[in-house]
Amino acid sequence: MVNGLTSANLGIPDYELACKQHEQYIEALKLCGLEVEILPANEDYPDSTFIEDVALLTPQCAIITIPGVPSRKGEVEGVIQTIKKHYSKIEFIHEPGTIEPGDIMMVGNHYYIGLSARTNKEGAEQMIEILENYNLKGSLIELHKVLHLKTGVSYLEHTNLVAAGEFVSAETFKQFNIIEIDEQESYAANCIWVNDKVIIPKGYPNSKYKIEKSGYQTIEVDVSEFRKLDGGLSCLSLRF
Ligand code: CIR
Repeated sequence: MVNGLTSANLGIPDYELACKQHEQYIEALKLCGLEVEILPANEDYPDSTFIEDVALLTPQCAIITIPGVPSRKGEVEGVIQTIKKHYSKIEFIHEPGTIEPGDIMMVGNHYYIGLSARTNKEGAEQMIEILENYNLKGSLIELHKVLHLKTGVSYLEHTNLVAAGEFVSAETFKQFNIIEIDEQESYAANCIWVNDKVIIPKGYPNSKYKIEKSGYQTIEVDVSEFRKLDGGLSCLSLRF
């Protein structure tokens, strides 16, 4: 993973520390009551630890994606067999569509899809068509400053939405209770709701305070080494 893609300018990740942080992440998921299946490292693909981007797992079906950068497209092959163990209905995105589920936020049966440098219109439209075949819905949102939609926004259920930067006052999200993340803590906007606990990155005290004030128990996990590769808590697992 030390060779992963990055625009963060935070230096090269410390591999040993990243492994420790990854173990703590797994512990946090277990603390929230999840069973965790750990896939072996795929040494050919440094960004494959960000497994969120290769599939969208809905209650009804799994949708295998096509990541939006050449160096990540081959990651998909390595996870299909594992996904097939859990899903009988598997759908696929086709070229020229590309889509990374870092750009997809699930709110009940509605999926918000960010159009980004990684997710193109073809990919997003194919995704919506598949979702509609399963009685699910999707809508598009243009991104301007972030890598992925969930870099800046996370849904915590109960109509609570954590949002930073361009999403704080976005018209698309005006029906939600916005938990606003300060600019200097914007990395904490990528957090994950799991069984009514919220896993947040360690080191963002204002965000922790605001999320707890909204009624959640939080679990902090230090993911500093993954931040160096533009990745966060949601990217490191496929949760279903
Ligand atoms: C990349 O640039 O693709 C990785 N270094 C980071 C991917 C983060 N994934 C995510 O937000 N879902």
